[in-house]
Amino acid sequence: MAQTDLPAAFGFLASARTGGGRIPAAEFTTRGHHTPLSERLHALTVDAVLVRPHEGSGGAHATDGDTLVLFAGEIYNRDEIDDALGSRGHASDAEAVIGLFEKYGPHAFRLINGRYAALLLAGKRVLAATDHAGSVPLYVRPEPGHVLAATEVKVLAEAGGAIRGAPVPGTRRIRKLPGVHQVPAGAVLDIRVDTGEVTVHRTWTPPVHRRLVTESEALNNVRAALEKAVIRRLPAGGRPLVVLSGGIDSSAVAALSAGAATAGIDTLSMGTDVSNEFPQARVVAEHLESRHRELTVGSGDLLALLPHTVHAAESFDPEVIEYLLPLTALYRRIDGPPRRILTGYGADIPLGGMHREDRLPNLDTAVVFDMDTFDGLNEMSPVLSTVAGHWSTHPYWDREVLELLTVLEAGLKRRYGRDKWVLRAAMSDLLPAETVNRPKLGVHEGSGTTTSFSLLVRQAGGAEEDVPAVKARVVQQLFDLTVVGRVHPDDIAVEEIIGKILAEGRR
Ligand code: IOT
Ligand code: MG
Repeated sequence: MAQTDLPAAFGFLASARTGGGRIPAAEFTTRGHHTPLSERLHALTVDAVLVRPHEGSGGAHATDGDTLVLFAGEIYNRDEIDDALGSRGHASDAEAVIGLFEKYGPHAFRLINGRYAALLLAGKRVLAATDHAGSVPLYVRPEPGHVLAATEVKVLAEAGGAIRGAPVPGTRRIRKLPGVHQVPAGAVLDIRVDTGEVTVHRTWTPPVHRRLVTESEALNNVRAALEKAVIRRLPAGGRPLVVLSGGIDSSAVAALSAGAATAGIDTLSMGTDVSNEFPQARVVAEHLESRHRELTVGSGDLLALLPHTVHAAESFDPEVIEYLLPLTALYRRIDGPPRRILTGYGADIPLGGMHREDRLPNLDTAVVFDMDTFDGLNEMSPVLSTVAGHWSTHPYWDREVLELLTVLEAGLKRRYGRDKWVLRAAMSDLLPAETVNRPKLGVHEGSGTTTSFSLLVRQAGGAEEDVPAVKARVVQQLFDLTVVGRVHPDDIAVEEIIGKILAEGRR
């Protein structure tokens, strides 16, 4: 983990050319200090902007000879890496990547357990790498002689210019942005700058096998792995902030944080005028003696943040946007100095928690599906909170925790009539029984987000059966406007967009 409380950089934009350089203009959603960087390597001119939580320039980039690394985010297995490199010390994560690259070449990225996007430039090549979850989105626009890369696609949209939209097999093209591709989760794009040719290497894939283990082995392993992942994410000195719904996922993270953070923990719960889970969260906060805060957002104010959510996540999956909307509202209202925020996000994916499915074959089908389809949804993007200067991190999607949870046979995930049984049982000594046994409520349900958004569509004249399709169109249009079209989210009225979509539908 980073030595300081926050990563050295939240994001970057970089341009690598075989010819002369120029500093591209860059407007990020991420809030931070912009540090420009220009380097002349042997065969490449690199111009970049790093977006950093603090002033200064250390830590987020490193050079050694003809190799330059830009690094946004953080590494969680620095201890292992430093051991392998024989270099225990205070080097930055960017320097650790250089060290790994010198020893392992592009395979370096297979060794990292982190939350990051990295760009490594060496010779005539640019390597664009994501963590196993693609949790820090990374986009590239390769063309012969010039490669652009950025952690927010809107920054590449802004770069504009006439470009060839050649397909790059194995990557995702971005709607309405020809030539721009998203680096898949757990991948390195190896780009030859002179030709613009791209080769994709996977550095991680979701495990597809399942393990049959005893209850006690499963419990012990889950507890140990989650505890390690939480500890690796705690701030070096200060108090972590845990966003707490009172469900088992975030309560487990809060409990393990409280056990390890010497300075104590802060917890924060949000609700709306329509619905909240405040009593459930309070039970946990009292039990853990956290410094707890409740935040109520009016449902009108919440829905007004739909454009901001799409703009930050750069995603137009309507379900994901409903999950992220309340979190966006929450993060944006955390004032004061930048915080390190731990969430329970993502636990439901390897554990099948969203599916309320009793039959084991169906449960595992759901897990397989969700593990195959998360890539590109950007639901774990740090931009949701860096827009307010805060860094979020998700212990359940730690590489080790995720692998462990995914491979557990379905009967450990649903057992004795309980969903997410293995997690509940692993945490039962640290939390009140009512928290351990409480059934799942999604953030979009607990906050009334889904209901409020549906109501908005119906009040605009939408028929009940059209609600899902209208929502999907709304979210897609918000992407086109805010990400591709660079319209500021404050300047968008969601009701108007719904009205137009319904009018088009009637024609
Ligand atoms: P949910 O599990 O309810 O919430 C995710 C995290 O957001 C919680 O663990 C908690 O840290 C925070 N949170 C939720 N509600 C509140 C609240 N009221 N106040 C403060 N913090 C809160 C959707 C969901 O149900 O979220 N996310 C699922 C599934 C994702 C599906 N994606 C996919 N198939 N690709 C998840 O696993 O987190
Ligand atoms: Mg959850």
